[in-house]
Amino acid sequence: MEPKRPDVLTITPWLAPIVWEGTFDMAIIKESFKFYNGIIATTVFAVAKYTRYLQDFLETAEKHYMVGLNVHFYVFTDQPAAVPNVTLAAGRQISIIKVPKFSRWQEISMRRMEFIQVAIEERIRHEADYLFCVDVDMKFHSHVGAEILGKLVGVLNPWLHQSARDNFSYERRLISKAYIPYGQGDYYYAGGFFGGHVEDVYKLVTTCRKNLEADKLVEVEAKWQEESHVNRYMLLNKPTKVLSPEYLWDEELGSGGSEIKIIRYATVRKNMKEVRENI
Ligand code: 48C
Repeated sequence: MEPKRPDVLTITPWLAPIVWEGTFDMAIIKESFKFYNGIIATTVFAVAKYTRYLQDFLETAEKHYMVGLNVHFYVFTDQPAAVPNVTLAAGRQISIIKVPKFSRWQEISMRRMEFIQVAIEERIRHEADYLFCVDVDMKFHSHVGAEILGKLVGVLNPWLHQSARDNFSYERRLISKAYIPYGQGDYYYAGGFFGGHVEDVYKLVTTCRKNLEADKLVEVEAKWQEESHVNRYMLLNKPTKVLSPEYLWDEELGSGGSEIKIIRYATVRKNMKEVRENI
């Protein structure tokens, strides 16, 4: 049988699948999860001006994200009243968790690890099997489903998925806990979408939180904030499944090369200066 995607890498050196269109059969996956009624928790932060993305995020998630499965969205925001009333299908629910707004957008982004850790301790580990942590300034454009479920799941950052390893934007300063030297590294993972079994995600967020706080103590902020720390973590704790850039696209990249057959979840174009506080 011909490999369906001879044009891309579909397995990692440590034998984790890399999920591209054409590497899985949606009908077979759907069938195999027909009786699965576990909960897939999904955290999303909408702080300060980013609350404006919630409506489209939630509405497109209802159309494309884990359709037919039980999803518990945890929306972390400083403005609970700004969370739109989106009708959810059966088996899907939203919980709002109030978090403070920080003055720098980098701080808002980095502190997600801490807030996710607490949510896992207080709620998520008592109810869900899986947890995915995603960015909010995004829209779903097509199917994202049970094919992404696994023990620890990373997503290839669309900007660097064809770059040579030494061109990855890893943190290169030895003083940071996110440090990855030249000559090391597997892939460049995105900070805007990761997940897996709740307890595996718990280890990731607690480790990243600890390392972010250690960096702060020596007044260092990694090159791409928590994304740098996720990359360090996944170098040492290899993901058991890797998602292609179909699963986290940036429309600044246009429609991508021939290897991009479908865009499933993508950033919303925005004026970063306007939407991010205190750039
Ligand atoms: O909710 C906010 N508010 C902010 O002012 C800055 C970031 N964030 C959260 O952090 C959003 O959930 C963003 O999606 C995430 C950081 N990711 C981004 O800003 C782009 N997706 C890279």
